[in-house]
Amino acid sequence: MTRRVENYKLVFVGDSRSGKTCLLKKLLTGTFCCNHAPTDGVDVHTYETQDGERLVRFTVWDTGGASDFTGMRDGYYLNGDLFAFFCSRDDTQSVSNLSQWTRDVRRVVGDLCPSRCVVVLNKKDLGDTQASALFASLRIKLPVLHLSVLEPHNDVALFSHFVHRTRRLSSGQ
Ligand SMILES: Nc1nc2c(ncn2[C@@H]2O[C@H](COP(=O)(O)OP(=O)(O)O)[C@@H](O)[C@H]2O)c(=O)[nH]1
Ligand SMILES: [Mg+2]
Repeated sequence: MTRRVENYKLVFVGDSRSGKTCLLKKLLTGTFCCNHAPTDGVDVHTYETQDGERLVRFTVWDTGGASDFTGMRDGYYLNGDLFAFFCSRDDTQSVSNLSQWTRDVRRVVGDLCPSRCVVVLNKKDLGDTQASALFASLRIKLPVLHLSVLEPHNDVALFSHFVHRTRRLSSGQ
């Protein structure tokens, strides 16, 4: 059925403890693991999914979120096709840092195209919080997903979003 394979480098960016690694592990293993060490540097994993005649292969760069915005990360962002910016409902700082993360990536890859980026507000299971109120007050110009890694299919939802978006990219629209 596969007629063509498409490869995308997808970079997970955002503050530490916003759920980047949990989401990826849930997707790859099917289980939510609540206790693991902070990501050191970057972990790279592959996830493939069939979309009609396309086999969409994501190489996911799950970056550590240690709070420096120095040029150390440039190599992770370089040649990134897609970016997911994470923040979470239990951490106001992770929301206020969003603009800095987007600026950091923009400095390396140029303007952020809304088809290639998404902002994830994670931990929807926690309901309304100070961080979600702050998030609601922001004027975010990129698509937004409200997710909880604890809830079924939310990990897949992020990738479905990009599968859908890359349909347009691959047809040149
Ligand atoms: N309540 C809740 N906790 C979450 C969720 N996703 C991740 N966590 C917790 O957030 C913490 C940090 O997750 P982790 O994936 O290591 O964050 P990372 O530093 O962004 O990779 C862990 O203790 C997880 O158990 C979620 O959707 N809901
Ligand atoms: Mg991590």
